[in-house]
Order: sequence, then structure tokens, then C-alpha cells
Amino acid sequence: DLVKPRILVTRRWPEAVEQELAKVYDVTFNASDTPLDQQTLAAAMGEYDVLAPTVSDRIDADVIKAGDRVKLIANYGVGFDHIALDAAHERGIAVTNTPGVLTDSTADLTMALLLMAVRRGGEGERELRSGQWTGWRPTHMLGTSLHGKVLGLVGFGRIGQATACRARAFGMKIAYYGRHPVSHKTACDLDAHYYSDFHKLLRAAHVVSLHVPGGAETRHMIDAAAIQSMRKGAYLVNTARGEVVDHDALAEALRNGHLSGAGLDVYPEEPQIPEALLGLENVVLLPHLGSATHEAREAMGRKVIANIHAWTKGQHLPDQVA
Ligand code: 8YV
Repeated sequence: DLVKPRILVTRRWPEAVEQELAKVYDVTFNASDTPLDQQTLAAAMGEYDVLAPTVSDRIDADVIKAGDRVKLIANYGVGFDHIALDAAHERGIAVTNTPGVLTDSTADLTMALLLMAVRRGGEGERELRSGQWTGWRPTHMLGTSLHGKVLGLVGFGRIGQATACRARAFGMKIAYYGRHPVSHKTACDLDAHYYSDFHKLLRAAHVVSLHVPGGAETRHMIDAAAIQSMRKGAYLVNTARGEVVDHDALAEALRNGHLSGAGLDVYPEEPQIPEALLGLENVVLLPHLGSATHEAREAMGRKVIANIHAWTKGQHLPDQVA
């Protein structure tokens, strides 16, 4: 206890949680506005006891093998597809994440994107700001009503279920695809129809929303064939991970009218936006804002801190993923 564990936090956090962490440990925050490069991350493996990265860091096997001081990777975020878990496991490095505390904020943003997409919010704002709005008329910028429509959730974990509860309040019917049906009661006690067949779920849904983890298993799950299975005029919403979607296939379907619209918060190589999407009116593009609320980002910091505390005391790690 004489020597405080050295912790590297790869990005600035909200001030309150930075202070909470710095009170107890020897903490270095990356003060710059840009992520650390691979070389710096690799060097850090030999210089710190704990690494607290974010989605904007690629903690690949090369980084993990570059040093042997780090014993805990306490990720600030729920998704951990940017961390090479196998390499961490091999080296005896524990990995934790921050589940639960960003569920509501991410489900809120999913609904925002969904509503923006079906009611053409982005398009309308662009028209107005560019001085092109000529006034109210009965057929101006008509969208799609949600009542009675089917929301097809791909993945029905915490965020998928929280999105379903919100969509129920808009009168949507809920269907989902996942490896297993969910047997427990969801937070809002809803009726949700389980499809064990992914393409059947796609055919049933007026809006498809993605809530699966990223990584090799889900890469391009929404490809040209999947989009072909979606109803003509359907919408796609993605607040999960960018690489779940083949964006060339998506852009083509948005262009040729097979899909009416899409709402995206995540991209395969952030902060790059797939070029083909930028010129399309019927896609709403947000800059990875899913968990971007004061409440969630502070709670995420507190979860990271709780995992670090447990680790320093040799206790069971509350949110261990590897
Ligand atoms: C986080 C996210 O802000 O938690 C996640 O998986 O995608 C975001 O909402 C990000 O991961 C921070 O690391």
C-alpha cells in the first residue's frame, strides 16, 4: 500500500470522476484531444499497472505483448471488441468493462436516431438551415408512422431490451433475433416475438435496430443478402458497432430505394465516415453519441474505478470480461 498503483487513462474523463480516481491512485490522463498512438500504448504496457482505455484505442495483441507490467485493463465503455481478449488472457491480464450504466442513454439515442430517420429530421433541418423551406404543405417531407410497426432488434441484451421498452411506448410491436430466446422479464414486461432465424426477423421488421457486440462474429452481419431480406421501405438503425454493417451495401439500398432510411451512430473506422453515405439525404449520421450524457459518462468512470478498487484489494472484479 506504500506504492500507489500507476494508472494510465487514455482519454480525458468528466472532471468529477477524474478527481475521484486521482484522489486514490497515481494517475496519468492523456491530456491531448487525440487518442494515443500504438507505440505509446505499447510502451505503456511496461510502465503502468492499470490501463483504462476507451473505444478509440486499439489494444491489439502487439500492444498487449509489448510489456509485462499492466495487470488490469479496465475499459471505459461496455463494448470491448477493440481489446484482444485472448492475448490478455494468455498474459494473465484481467479485462473489465462498464455494463448497465450506459444502457438508458444508449437506448435513448437509439430512439432519437430511429425517430430522426422515420420522420426525416436531418433532411428537414438541412432544408430549413439552407433557406430552402417554402412553407407548410400537405405533402411536405412525409415520413413513416411508428404505431403498429414492427421493431426488429438484432441482439436483445440490456440495450436492445431498453430500446424495446421505449419503442413500445410509441405503439411498436417488438421482435428480436438472438442466439437464445430471453426467458427473464424485461424491465417493462413487454411481449416480444423471438425469431431464431435471422432472415425471418429481417423480413418481419419495419425498422431493424442493431444491438449485438462488435468483433469477428458479427462483422457484416448486415450485408447485401441481409438487406435484401429486409422489407422494401424498411429502416436500419445502428448504435452498436460500425463493422456490423456493410456500408457499401447499405448505401446502395438507400440509393435505390429498397430501404427508406437509416440512422447511424457508429462506423467501421471512426472518425472516418463511409464516403458513399455522406451524399445521401435519407441517412442520419451522428458522431458516436450513444453514451454521451453527463450521467452515463460519469457512471462509466465510477464503474472503472470500482473495478480498479476491487483489483487493488484482490477482490472479485465486478465487471470482468476476460
Ligand atoms: C462508449 C460505446 O462511449 O460503451 C461502448 O461500447 O460504444 C460508447 O458508448 C465508448 O465505448 C467509450 O469507450
